[in-house]
Amino acid sequence: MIIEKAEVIVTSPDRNFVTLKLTTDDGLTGLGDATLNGRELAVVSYLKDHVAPLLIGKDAHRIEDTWQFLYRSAYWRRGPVTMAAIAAVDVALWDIKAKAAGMPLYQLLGGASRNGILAYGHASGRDVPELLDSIAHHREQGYRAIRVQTAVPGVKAVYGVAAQPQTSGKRYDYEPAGRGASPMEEDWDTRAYLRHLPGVFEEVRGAVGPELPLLHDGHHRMTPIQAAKLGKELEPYDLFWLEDCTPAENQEALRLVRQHTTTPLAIGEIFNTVWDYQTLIREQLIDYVRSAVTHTGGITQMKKILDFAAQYQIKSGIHGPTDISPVGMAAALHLDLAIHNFGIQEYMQHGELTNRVFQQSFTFEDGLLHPGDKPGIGVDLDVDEAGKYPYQTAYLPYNRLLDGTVHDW
Ligand code: EZ4
Ligand code: CO
Repeated sequence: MIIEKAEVIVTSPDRNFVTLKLTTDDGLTGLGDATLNGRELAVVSYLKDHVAPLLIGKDAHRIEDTWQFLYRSAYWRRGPVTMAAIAAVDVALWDIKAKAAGMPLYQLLGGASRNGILAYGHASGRDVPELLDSIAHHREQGYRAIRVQTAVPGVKAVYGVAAQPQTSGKRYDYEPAGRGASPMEEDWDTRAYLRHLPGVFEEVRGAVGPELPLLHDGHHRMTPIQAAKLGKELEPYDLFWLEDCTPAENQEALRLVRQHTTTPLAIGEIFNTVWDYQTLIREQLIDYVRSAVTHTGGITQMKKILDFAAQYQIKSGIHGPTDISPVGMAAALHLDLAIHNFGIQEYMQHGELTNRVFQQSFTFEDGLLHPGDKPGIGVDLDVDEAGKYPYQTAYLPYNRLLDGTVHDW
């Protein structure tokens, strides 16, 4: 099983996706997602110019060795571009190995530890009635856990809040990356947010009752003491988790937050390796690991992080926004099904054009995802369809405070 071909496919059906396709001399193909929202072409170059030539002629079965080779031989290790590129190779090789074995990937990871994968969807509203409609719409679709994001009075555009009402029949389509030559500027006021949010959760919890798991994403915007205050104030509403309450690069910040609140904490969607979690896991400062398979070195590195986390009763909460392609989602689902310390899986739904490019065998029924039982990861890419949607420049937005200071977005 020698790697004969390594192609990088860029397509922009509803948004930009980067996919690595490996082909072996026995004619097996494997796919890996390498999409890094807003910086896609950096990973394309990393793969095309620096990785693909090194893969040709290598044994496709040697996944661990290839991972270590790519990680260590670059010398310049870690970082989102490098780790997304390595992830794409890793997932493509797992796809090939599972196809060679004639099994869905989760069987190679130890087999199913559960029947289905609890997923959470994204509800949002510009006011409470719109938010309650959005929650009701998600429950109609089967979601058994829901992330709640709300607009803040006085702030024009807030992360996670769709500009259109989320009425029945329409899929949730909040997509932060805007196509265009430069990033959109948004405004932010942390004090206004902190004043507003607990009241919204009071109303939502009152309306949905005690059972439904509710989540919230702070998107890196608070200082440690602000996050501690929010965590404490949200305790009566029994959150499943508070995500990214402080900027993710400072692991020590979570120590302070943890001292003040029992609201469960989740972090890690911008992390790339186990090293980003070292303090957080060892000191039990978080409850959920938020990394994406796509941005964290693939199945091989994620399995190591989650096994480390398991020793401390820390669970998975794998990142699954629409900027993770169906290939990256499928890889996550195989891991979710196999590991013991599964927590929850984020699941925004891809748009119609994306689903035409990527044929998927994973399912979503009664709020539970399943990767399906096709050999490999279970996703095919229609190259002709992909070719209809050329890359379009797109950027994530960024934030300024009322006085013009750039703030974490
Ligand atoms: O903003 O993936 O929990 N989910 C998130 C995402 C991120 C995007 C950035 O590309 O925070 O919506
Ligand atoms: Co997030």
